Amino acid sequence: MSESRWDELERLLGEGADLLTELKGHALRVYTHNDADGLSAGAILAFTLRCLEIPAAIRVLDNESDVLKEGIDGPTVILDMGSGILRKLSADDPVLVVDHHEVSEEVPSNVTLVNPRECGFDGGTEASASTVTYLLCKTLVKLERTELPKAALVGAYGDNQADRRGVRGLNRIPERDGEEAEIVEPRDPAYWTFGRATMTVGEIVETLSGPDVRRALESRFGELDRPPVDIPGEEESEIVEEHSRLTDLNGRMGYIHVFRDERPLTALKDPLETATLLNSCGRYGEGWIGLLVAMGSWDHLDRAKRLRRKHKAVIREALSKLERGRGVEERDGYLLIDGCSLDIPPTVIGIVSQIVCENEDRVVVGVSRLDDETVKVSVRCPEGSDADAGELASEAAEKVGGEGGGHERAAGAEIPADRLDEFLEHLERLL
Ligand SMILES: [Mn+2]
Repeated sequence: MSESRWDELERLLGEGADLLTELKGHALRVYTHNDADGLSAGAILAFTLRCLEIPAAIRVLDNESDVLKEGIDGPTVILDMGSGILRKLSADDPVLVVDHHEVSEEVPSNVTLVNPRECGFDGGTEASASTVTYLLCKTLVKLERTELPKAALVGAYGDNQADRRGVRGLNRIPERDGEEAEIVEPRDPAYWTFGRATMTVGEIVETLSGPDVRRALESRFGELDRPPVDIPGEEESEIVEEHSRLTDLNGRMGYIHVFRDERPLTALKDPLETATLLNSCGRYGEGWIGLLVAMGSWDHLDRAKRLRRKHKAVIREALSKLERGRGVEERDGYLLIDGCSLDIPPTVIGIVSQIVCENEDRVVVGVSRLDDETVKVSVRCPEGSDADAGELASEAAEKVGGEGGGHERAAGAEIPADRLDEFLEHLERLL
């Protein structure tokens, strides 16, 4: 009889944990990705290594190719990256890859790969890198008694693995740990929208359904002048239920998490806003601040907030350029956002493509100039689409001498700038 996927996962986690245990007494190098998932995974591993008294230097990198630029020099752990470049990680030193992206290559003998896709879990929807790191580290340290179930969930939210029905698969494990420790509160129904920590309930209602509905709800519940994360869950559910009786909430209600306990910044009570905060640090070259925030160290919170303001302003500016009707082109089977001519920076082309994909319910390809020779491409596929963003990005990129990969719904590539048209032709053929 074949092993169940859970047995297989346990074996894989065991292999990863054994390697970390063997590395006691060595100094490690850790590479992690600069997005919310990578930074959360980095925080979980950093905490664990400290408990195990394994010294480590952590570097936050933009992408897989930066791992190769940094090189393998001594025992190395790679988080939220690596599955697409396994062959190139072949070296004399042991390398532990903890990842959830698509695996495209054979695993060299010096590499231990902990990727739930290897045992039949869907890395795109059921397991963020933060969750995989959490499960691995939990076999060594009692993480369920720490703040880190929250960090695992933040990574899942950051990678779009939480939807209106909550989280799935392996992501349920940190969720359950957080609930048991009473630091994570699930709410259903709740407002399923961005701004749960920065907007009041009244403002959210007004944005969704207009001032009349807000007045109607306030006449029953009193002034709705606090953000959802600051009112009790039962109260929010009552408001949401009444709201949905008055008018269609258009999918803006669902299952969501609130982080409990004293937090120095309201945004940190909301997983989605926490993810944005971390992303803002990572996108502007200050991932280490995001890493500290994810670990629950608040010393650099002001700097993180400044970076978030900057990030939001850049996104707003890009979206306003698109609203003016320039730059979104109707192509055969997808929408193209030409960030090169619109001057949309590579730091936000992914999130902008994501927003357009959700609003238009279409496959979106966003391009942005990385440097003189290279173009960054973001591919986003809507929920329920047959297209696989990860396959599109990696196959089309390979045809033009670039590199790409990712998940079913979100992927990216870096390609030679002068071969962009060719890349898009390949992509159209694949769609
Ligand atoms: Mn990830």
